[in-house]
Amino acid sequence: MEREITPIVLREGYEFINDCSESDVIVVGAGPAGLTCAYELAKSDVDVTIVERKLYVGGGMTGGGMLFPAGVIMEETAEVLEEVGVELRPAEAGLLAFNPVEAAIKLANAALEAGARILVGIEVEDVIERRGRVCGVVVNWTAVKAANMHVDPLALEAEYTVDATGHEAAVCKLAGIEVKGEGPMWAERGEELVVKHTQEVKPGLFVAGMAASAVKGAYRMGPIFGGMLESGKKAAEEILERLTE
Ligand code: 48H
Ligand code: FE2
Repeated sequence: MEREITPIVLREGYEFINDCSESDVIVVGAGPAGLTCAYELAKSDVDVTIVERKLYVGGGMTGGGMLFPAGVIMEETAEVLEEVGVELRPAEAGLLAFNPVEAAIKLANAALEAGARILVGIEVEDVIERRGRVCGVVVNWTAVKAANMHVDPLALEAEYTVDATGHEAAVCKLAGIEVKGEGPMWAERGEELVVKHTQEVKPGLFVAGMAASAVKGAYRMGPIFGGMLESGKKAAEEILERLTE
């Protein structure tokens, strides 16, 4: 049977990655912002590829607050979690509590069901840029990067790229955007600002989630995640507008 397993994996894996080589939108990072962005785009029949360097989805949300398996969300920002079937438990001050592993899995599943592709174990190490416009990303295996081997990368093209890499704002840095780094904690204000700062930072490149806060030096908010979801949704809506212009 080994004789069959190998060609099946190579053929299927090749076809999958080949399909990812040209997308309408590439979302870098499978945290709450990236997953929501991809879900919203895929629901509108946009061809989306998520590139995630780890082997799991959910990004920083999966770790809850200081590894306690709980996340918090404001009622008015919980729409997406509700839509994908995450159990939300009413708590103090109009906040809802949820299980972050459940939220990560259900958001990722919703994105997949809507038609998004998720590549894991692949890291974005550069952007493709033509005449000042970001036209996709340059990728390599995370394991190759970790081993510090010089192996030349491959490129994945897209009309729009979304930096949803969290605190690092890794794609913005690669594209030459100044990244101030997130500011101190102020949960309420941080939740508002992350949405406000979600925008196109360079032709073809949007920033969403904690990366948007990091670019602008906005407040951090701790383990409250509604701003990330709203930010991912806003990026998707703006990209949709551009794609249908
Ligand atoms: C491929 C990459 C690369 C790369 C990183 O950190 P995330 O969860 O980001 P968001 O913005 O969806 O959510 C932020 C939230 O988790 C958080 O940290 C909050 C609310 N903090 C508040 C506070 O006070 O600290 O997900 C980013 C994902 C991760 O899975 C990374 O592995 C991935 O992006 N990633 N993937 N290529 N170069 N860099
Ligand atoms: Fe964080």
